[in-house]
Amino acid sequence: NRSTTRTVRLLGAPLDLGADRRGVDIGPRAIRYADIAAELEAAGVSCTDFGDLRVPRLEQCDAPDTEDDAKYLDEIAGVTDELTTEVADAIADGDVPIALGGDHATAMGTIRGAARAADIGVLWFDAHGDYNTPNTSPSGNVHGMPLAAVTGYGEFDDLDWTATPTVAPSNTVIVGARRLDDAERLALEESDVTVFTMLDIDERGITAVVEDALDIATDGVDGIHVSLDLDWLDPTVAPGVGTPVRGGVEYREAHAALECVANRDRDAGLLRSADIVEVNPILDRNNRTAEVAAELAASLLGKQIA
Ligand code: 6HN
Ligand code: MN
Ligand code: MN
Ligand code: MN
Repeated sequence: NRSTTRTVRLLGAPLDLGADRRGVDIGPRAIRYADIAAELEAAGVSCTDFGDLRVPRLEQCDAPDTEDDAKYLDEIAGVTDELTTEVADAIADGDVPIALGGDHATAMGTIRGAARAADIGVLWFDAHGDYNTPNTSPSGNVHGMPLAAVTGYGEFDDLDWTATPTVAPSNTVIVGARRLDDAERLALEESDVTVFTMLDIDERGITAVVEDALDIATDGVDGIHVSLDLDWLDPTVAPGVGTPVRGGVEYREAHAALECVANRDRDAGLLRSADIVEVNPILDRNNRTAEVAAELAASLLGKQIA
């Protein structure tokens, strides 16, 4: 049991080079305007904000050629290398870093930073698997590849660190998947990554699925990283995302899921880091998706409802 107050360290990652739809780079600011700091303080943690990482503007990068199989990978590698260091520093200082994306390529930095200090498992809440590689990706968008990269699957030319797994596939769990590309689905089947689909959630209920996911992710490791893609939620709840997929989790299910994680964390002190990604204010309505993101962060950090 924890007795001292924890500090969340917010790290803005206004990264939009991994996705096609413009606007996700404004995500960190929108989540701050939704007052994530106040939400977290209401959850009983203190909160510091280290501002935004520097991200090259897309207009200043060389345009990828049409058959580029991993667009802007070099630039993304530069940004996520810096994020790796920031996350590792935060953990070394005893804080819980939360990266505010930005597109989901952000997770290549947060997870690598978290894995520096200890062996971790990963809970990946997403409509998608993000398990494409430069060879399988139908889009060339790197935000569809971070989970493959961190589990050491596939070939990412210049990214030396992908040659070995940053996290064990057997401690990696996707929750809420409902749109996998064909090659991605096959690769996941052959992997030791666990995939819980929306059907699993429908059949068994969100809390049973998340308890199983926690058992798998925490088996034999010291902590977990939580990666929260807002397109995990149904687009009626979180419309401000670049790749919406109908049939996602409801507001209540999302909170219940993160409360399960928080309850386990309260007992065992598992949560090392998180990222909250894919909030796109340009596609949003009245900042609703950023507000949901801020509220979910509070549930993850153990906000008491009663
Ligand atoms: N995300 N599977 C598609 C692709 O382009 O690889 C979509 C990826 C979406 C990524 O939402 O973080
Ligand atoms: Mn994603
Ligand atoms: Mn997604
Ligand atoms: Mn499998």
